[in-house]
Amino acid sequence: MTPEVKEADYELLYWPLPFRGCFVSYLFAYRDVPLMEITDFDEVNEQKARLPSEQPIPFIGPPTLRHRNTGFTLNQMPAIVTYVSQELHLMPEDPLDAAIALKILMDCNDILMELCRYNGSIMWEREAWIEFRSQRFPRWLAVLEESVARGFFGRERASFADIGVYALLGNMIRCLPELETDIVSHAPRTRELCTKIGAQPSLASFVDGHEKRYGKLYCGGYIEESIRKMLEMDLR
Ligand SMILES: N[C@@H](CCC(=O)N[C@@H](CS)C(=O)NCC(=O)O)C(=O)O
Repeated sequence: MTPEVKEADYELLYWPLPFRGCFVSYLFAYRDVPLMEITDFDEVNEQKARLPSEQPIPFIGPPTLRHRNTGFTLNQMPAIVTYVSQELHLMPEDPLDAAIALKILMDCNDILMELCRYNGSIMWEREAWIEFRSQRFPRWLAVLEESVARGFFGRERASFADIGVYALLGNMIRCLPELETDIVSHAPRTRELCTKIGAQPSLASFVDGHEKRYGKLYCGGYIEESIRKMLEMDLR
């Protein structure tokens, strides 16, 4: 008898790379719940370029998530994550814990913005990169490390904050392995937690699929080239 293949209730529209979209897709993968990923570049571009009045939800940048039966659509990664976390049982029950989990997720989103210089609006220059890698990035990592020490994430029952930290650092280490030493030095417990989350079988196999499809592609475009150039120069 063929095993029953469950249809996905939701579709995620995002560029053909994991980057910010994986904050959403990893939640589904962690719970082994199907998700349809729409990653065709032209399709994403077409939806993004529509007039706000003609978009299912007015938005500037993906990811967007759409419920396939009702058409309900949402953008802004933290809004999507908190919405689906109710259904996926990844939302902390206590409202204070939920607020703190959202704070962690938004810290992760800020780190992405800083690393990719507001979606590549400017490229890295040497001086700014050195400041980032020696000051800002360690400080962000220390913020995450203090947060795990305070139990904001890394508790026995995983929440969307744990998956968010893994989406940030797990994907960063996978694609930009040069940064792993920074993470291990400044956030060792957080790094250990990422290893634990990433070992969850359905998530691990989903990440393997991304690796096969996209290799080490990180944020794409000129800004990825710029980050890689800085990392290479750091080695000299
Ligand atoms: N605050 C938004 C940021 C969305 C965003 O910047 N998306 C990027 C891809 S990661 C994009 O394609 N932006 C296109 C643009 O800003 O024009 C979120 O968290 O979802």
